[in-house]
Amino acid sequence: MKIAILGGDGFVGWPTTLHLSNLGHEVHIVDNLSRRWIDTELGVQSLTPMDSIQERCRIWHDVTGRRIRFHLLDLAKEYERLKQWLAEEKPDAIIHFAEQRAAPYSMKTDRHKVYTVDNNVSATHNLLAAMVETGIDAHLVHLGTMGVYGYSSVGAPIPEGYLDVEIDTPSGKKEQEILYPTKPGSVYHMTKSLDQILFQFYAQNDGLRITDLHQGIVWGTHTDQTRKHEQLVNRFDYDGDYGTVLNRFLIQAAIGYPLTVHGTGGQTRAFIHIRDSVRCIELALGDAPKAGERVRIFNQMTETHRVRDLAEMIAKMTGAKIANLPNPRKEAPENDLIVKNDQFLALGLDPTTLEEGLLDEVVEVARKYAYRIDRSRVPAVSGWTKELGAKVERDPE
Ligand code: NAD
Ligand code: USQ
Repeated sequence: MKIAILGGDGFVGWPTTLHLSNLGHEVHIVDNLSRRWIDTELGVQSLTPMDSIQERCRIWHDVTGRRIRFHLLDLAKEYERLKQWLAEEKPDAIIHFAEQRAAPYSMKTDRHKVYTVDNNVSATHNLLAAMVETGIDAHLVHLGTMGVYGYSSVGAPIPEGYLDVEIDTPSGKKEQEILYPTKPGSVYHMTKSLDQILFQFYAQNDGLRITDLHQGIVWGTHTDQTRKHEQLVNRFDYDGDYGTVLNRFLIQAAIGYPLTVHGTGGQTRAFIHIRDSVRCIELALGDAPKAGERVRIFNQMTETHRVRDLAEMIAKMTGAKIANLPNPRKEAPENDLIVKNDQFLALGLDPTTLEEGLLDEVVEVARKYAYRIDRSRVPAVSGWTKELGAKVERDPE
C-alpha cells in the first residue's frame, strides 16, 4: 500500500513509519515539524538525541534499502497544498497523528488553548474536506484518545466508541446507538471529541472510510526498527508538558528525582506500550470499513493502572522516593476504569504488559542520556486554572 503518515516525525508517528516501511509499504511522512518548534518554545529537548527528519530517512535507507519520503506541509494552514498533494500522490491509506497532543500544553495560557483548537480541528477538517474534494478512496486511520470518554465512570466497562441507549417515545421504548458521550478533561482532549463529530459527519455524508483509535497513554521508547541504528532512535519527552506519566516516572527514577505524583495518585488511566501501538495501527489498517459504514472505533489500550500504584512499583524497583504534589489539573482525584478492547484482541493483538522487563529498558535509556536532562524542566507547572497554576510546586526536590 501507499501510506501517508501525517505527523510521522512524532513519538508514535516515527516508529509507525518504520514499522510500515519494514513491512514493505510505500511510506510518505507529512509533517510541519511544529513539535520540534514547540521544544524550542519550551526550552526543552527530547531525552534521546533526534536527528533531522531527512537524516533519519537517509539512515533508514542505508540500513534497510527502503525509502521513506518526507513532505514539509502544515495540514491546518496549507489547505490548497494538502489538496494538491493528495490529488497527486493518491495514497491508499492515511494515518493521522498530526495534532498538538499535550493536555498541559493546551491549558498553559489562552494562546495555547487557541493554538491547540485551531491546529487540531483545522488539521482534521482540512484533511476530510480535501479527501472528499479529490475523490481519493483512502482509508483514514486517526489517532484519538481514551480521554474523550472522561474518567467519571459509573463502574460499567467503557465500550468501543458507541453506546446503546433506550429512549422513551410516544410509541414506547426504542433502542438507539449513539456515540459514547464525551467528557473531555482538557482543551486538547476537547479537540479529539470535536474530531469524532467531524468523522461521523463525513462518513455519513460522503462515505469516507474512517477508523478512530481511542488510544491510552503510550509508554516505552524502542521498537524493533528504532533499535536498528542509533540515529533511528525515537523521541522521548520527559518535561512537565509533554512527558507522560509512566515515562516520566521512569526517567525521574533514573536521575534520582522524586516521582511526581499529582495529588493522592488515585487517577486510573489506560496504557499501551509503543510496540503494541504500532502493531494496533497495522491491524486497524488491514481491517478497513466499507464506504457507507459508520466510523469504526477501537479502544487502543492493553491495561489500566492507578498512578500511585505505578509510582509504588517503580519506587520498589529502583529505590526512588515519591513526592505527592498539589495537582495542577482539574480531574477526579480517584477513579476506577474498566475498558473493553475486544476488537484488537480478536484481530490477534498479543498485549505487552508492564511486567516484562520493559520498565528496565526505559530506565536504561534514561541513564544513558541522563546528561541531556534539564532538571528544572521536570516539574509540571501548567495549571488547569490560574488558581491551580499558582499552587504548583516548581521544585519538588
Ligand atoms: P507528537 O507531538 O510526538 O507528534 C505529532 C506530530 O504531528 C509532530 O511531529 C508534529 O510536528 C506534527 N503536527 C502537529 N500539527 C501538525 C500540522 N498542523 N501539520 C502537520 N504536522 C503537524 O505526538 P505523539 O505522541 O506521536 O502522538 C501522535 C498522535 O497520537 C496524536 O494525535 C495524539 O493525540 C495521539 N495519542 C498519543 C498518545 C501518547 O501517549 N503519546 C496517547 C494517545 C493518543
Ligand atoms: N500525572 C501525575 N504525575 C505526572 C504526570 C501526570 O500524577 O508527573 C497524572 C495526571 O495528573 C493524570 C495522569 O497522570 O491524572 C495521566 O497524565 P499524562 O500526562 O500521562 O496523560 P494525559 O495528559 O492524559 O495525555 C496523554 C497524552 C495524550 C493522550 C492521552 C491518552 O499526552 O496525547 O491522548 O495520554 S489518555 O490519558 O488515555 O486520554
